Amino acid sequence: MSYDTELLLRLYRQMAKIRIFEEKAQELFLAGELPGFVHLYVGEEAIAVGICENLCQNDFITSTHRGHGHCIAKGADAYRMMAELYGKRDGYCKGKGGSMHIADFSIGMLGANGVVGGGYNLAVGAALAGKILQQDHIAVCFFGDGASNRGTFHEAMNMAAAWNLPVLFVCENNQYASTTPYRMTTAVQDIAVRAQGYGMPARIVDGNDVLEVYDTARDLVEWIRAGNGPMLLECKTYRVKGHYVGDPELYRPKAEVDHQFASNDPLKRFAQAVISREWLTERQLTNIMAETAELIDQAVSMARKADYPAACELFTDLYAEREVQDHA
Ligand SMILES: Cc1ncc(C[n+]2csc(CCOP(=O)(O)OP(=O)(O)O)c2C)c(N)n1
Repeated sequence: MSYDTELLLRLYRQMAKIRIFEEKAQELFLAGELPGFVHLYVGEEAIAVGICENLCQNDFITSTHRGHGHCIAKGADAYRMMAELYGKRDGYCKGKGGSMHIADFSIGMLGANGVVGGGYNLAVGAALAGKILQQDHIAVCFFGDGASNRGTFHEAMNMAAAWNLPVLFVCENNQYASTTPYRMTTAVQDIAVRAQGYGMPARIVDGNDVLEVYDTARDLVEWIRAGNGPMLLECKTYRVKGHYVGDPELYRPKAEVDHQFASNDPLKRFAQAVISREWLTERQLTNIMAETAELIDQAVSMARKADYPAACELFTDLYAEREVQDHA
């Protein structure tokens, strides 16, 4: 199988953007420049990118507390994201939300979510709205292996299947939920088997292989768009960073993490695959890395200089203003 060169370049550019944004966020947080909490998506880039490359701007996604990668993959602006991390007025939520609350409705990004398992019902709601309004969008719900043990998972899966809604549930099984290994909390080997309980088809992919994720997601998205109802895709991956930046990671051996990062980094694997097949050159990839690093550096220096929201705006934007129509 061969791929369009533009697609391959885009896949790498998007993964590089997530990786460099994240490494910068880690550095800035450890230097004390960013308030709040930061959860990194490093090592899981292939999932968000492989899926979102198959979506249109008007498709919706819901995200998690580890949401920077989903935002970038769906097309969010790196400067506005960085400004949000800094708590600045130019940020996506005018600096009032921080890392875990980045949303951009104009690109269908319904929000990162500090509530584990909080995205399922938003995705099902977005899909239901599309069906009622006869719009052709689909909704993609990203969630973790830990989140799959919440009740909301089962309610959402059941409703989406019973009402034949256009939802792709994407489990990012990175094998840890905070400090707890997957095998200690979950009775089944694969989250994918749970789909069967709701009459829903499911697939499992190597979540660190962006081409495998991309190819599989293309088929599933097409199937869902054709009106066949929801699907579950389980992406097997590994959380190489701590649960949050600053996590002492006492619950797992460092050698396990080092081994995973050395042998299973999605960017390195992609680079090896495309260079050895002569689809792209090393120089093309190096150039993308350099351009992306410059873009993120610019975002940081602009965010540093940006203003904080004014103190008098503390209580604005708490509720969305809109008129209520009387249907009586
Ligand atoms: C409802 C709820 N319960 C607990 C938490 C605390 N918490 C934050 S992240 C997390 C683990 C989530 O694990 P997983 O869904 O596997 O995602 P990962 O962090 O591995 O990406 C927990 C328990 C929370 N934020 N919300």
